[in-house]
Amino acid sequence: MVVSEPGPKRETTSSEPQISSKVSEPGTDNPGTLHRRLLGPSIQKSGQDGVDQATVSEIIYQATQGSKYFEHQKRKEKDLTKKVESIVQQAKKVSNQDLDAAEVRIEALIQQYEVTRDLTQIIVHVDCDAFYASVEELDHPELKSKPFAVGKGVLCTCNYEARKFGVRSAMAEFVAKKICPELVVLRLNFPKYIEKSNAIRKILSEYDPNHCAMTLDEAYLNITEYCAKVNKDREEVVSDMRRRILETTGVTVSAGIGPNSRVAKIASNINKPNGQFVIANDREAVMEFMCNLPVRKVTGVGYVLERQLLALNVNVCGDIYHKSALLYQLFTDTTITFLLNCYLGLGSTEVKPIDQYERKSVGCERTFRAISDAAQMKQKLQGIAEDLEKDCRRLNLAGRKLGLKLKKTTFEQISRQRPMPKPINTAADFYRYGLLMLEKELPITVRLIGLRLTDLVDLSHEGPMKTFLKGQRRQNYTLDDEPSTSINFHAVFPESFDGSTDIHDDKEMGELDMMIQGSQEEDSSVIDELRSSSKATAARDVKNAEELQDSTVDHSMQISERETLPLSTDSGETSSGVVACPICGNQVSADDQALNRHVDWCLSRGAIREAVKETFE
Ligand code: TTP
Ligand code: MG
Repeated sequence: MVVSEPGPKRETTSSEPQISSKVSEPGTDNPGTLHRRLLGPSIQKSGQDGVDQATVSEIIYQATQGSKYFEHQKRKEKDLTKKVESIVQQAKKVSNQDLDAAEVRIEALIQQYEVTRDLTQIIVHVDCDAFYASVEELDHPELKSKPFAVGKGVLCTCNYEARKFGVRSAMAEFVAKKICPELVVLRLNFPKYIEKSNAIRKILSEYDPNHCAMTLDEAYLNITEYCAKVNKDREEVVSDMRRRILETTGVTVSAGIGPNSRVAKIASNINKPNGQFVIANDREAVMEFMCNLPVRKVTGVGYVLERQLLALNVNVCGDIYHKSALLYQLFTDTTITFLLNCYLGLGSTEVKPIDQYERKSVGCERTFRAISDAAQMKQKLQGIAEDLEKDCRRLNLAGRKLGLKLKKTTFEQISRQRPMPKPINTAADFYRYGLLMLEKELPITVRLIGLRLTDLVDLSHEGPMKTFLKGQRRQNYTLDDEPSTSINFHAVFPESFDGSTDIHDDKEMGELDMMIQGSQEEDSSVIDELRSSSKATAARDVKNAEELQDSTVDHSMQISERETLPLSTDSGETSSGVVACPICGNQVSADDQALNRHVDWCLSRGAIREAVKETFE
């Protein structure tokens, strides 16, 4: 079977990879890339085609220069540049013999992945256009033709008028106003967005009762059955669905249609706003679509991986194939699996409600004013261990690996992990093993401590864990000294506060998204076997723990009391049809939809508070 087309043949001789030759920036060792980093992940957002990004990045550079945030970004960029240089050096050392050996393995891998290709399903990804802004526009029609944004301190989103100036999600409000002085900024009103989201989901349910609502404004559907039932073409069905959503809710949505979730997600962004794009259920069509797609457009490729790929002359997904032998020698098994699946345009065809996805980890962390005192840290750790035990008990699980996360006042993050002698689920064990890791880092000044349990064991013997929602959706967005159990879940707005959804930038974020789009993990064992004789795996670990983590905000902004989350974190089901919200601990209806709504709301509030708070410190 020929699986390597379209595009030129793979390179099997070592060519000189080059780092992008941009102008050097004074004061940094980064060749012009700090400006790009400062643009943030929302640079990928639609509606910015005519924007002069060089000017925008210069404004951000000047406005943030000297701040803690800026220094942190500068440091990270310097580290990343070193890492990129190192991978380029390692690439130069890969021999033609190694490349020949890798080529054989790559071909075998591709054939194995090809077998998994399913072209029988019609998957749709829908995403509302400028969601919060669109909802606000219904109440403020006078703003329709004016640039406006929604947020506080940090912008959550803006309308397409504002995007023409270079304003976008996750931008600090004061920076956005420098870029677009006439920008109107409205405050957030989550109940309105939740209500609208529910109305949209109700319509989606008619097309796929098992659709997967990822966030308030985004969902995956499988419309195969629906199309057969009404005997209509997929494009017509999606077009009808979008029209109905607009008529019922006043909000425009865009959609991507394709044979799997990965390509559907990419496609939904192509004709934004208020458009749809279809990729035929045909191998050639999918391959062609992926071939010229810039790597950064793929969910899972964030800034860090993009920089490394560009340095190796991998610009579009088609290049993944041309350079696959080299990439095989430089990247981890998981990354190679991921990249090859991207090149092939393979992805998941299974769409199910979000609470049916299996949990991968459970964690708990606390943010507080900076502390250096070991006794105080131990006290925090004890509290975190107790919270984690509560969650483990509620979810009926234990774990074989424990991770410790520390965040320093300099924004630097430290992550340590150790395997446990047996699956653990008690506070005593969490504390004991957590302390062993913590003590190795002393002396240290931290503002966040977290524990995370992975390699989970389901103690309920109920098969796949169906308790995803109850606790799973807690996020890392915390109040001062408030514990929050977090999950490996792509949150309502991952980009603004937790970096891009790059598995290599922040493994936790986006895992569910990646799972829904197509599993990255299960196939890597195949490579392990194939690779057993291969020795040149120079840059095995290209993972960067933290990416574009922080947002700049207007220091004058205050967060209102209304947005303060209750501090209670006790959670657990009660007998009266209510459960405790896994984030705020308040009692809410146990009905999945109602809980979902409430959790989305809590997550959003927490995230915004966190971003604002970080900058005050
Ligand atoms: P998105 O779908 O990413 O953005 P959007 O709907 O505003 O715009 P687009 O037309 O490009 O889809 O996110 C949905 C909502 O989530 C958005 O309206 C506000 C919120 N959000 C944030 O709060 N912060 C962020 O960084 C992003 C990206 C979104
Ligand atoms: Mg959207």
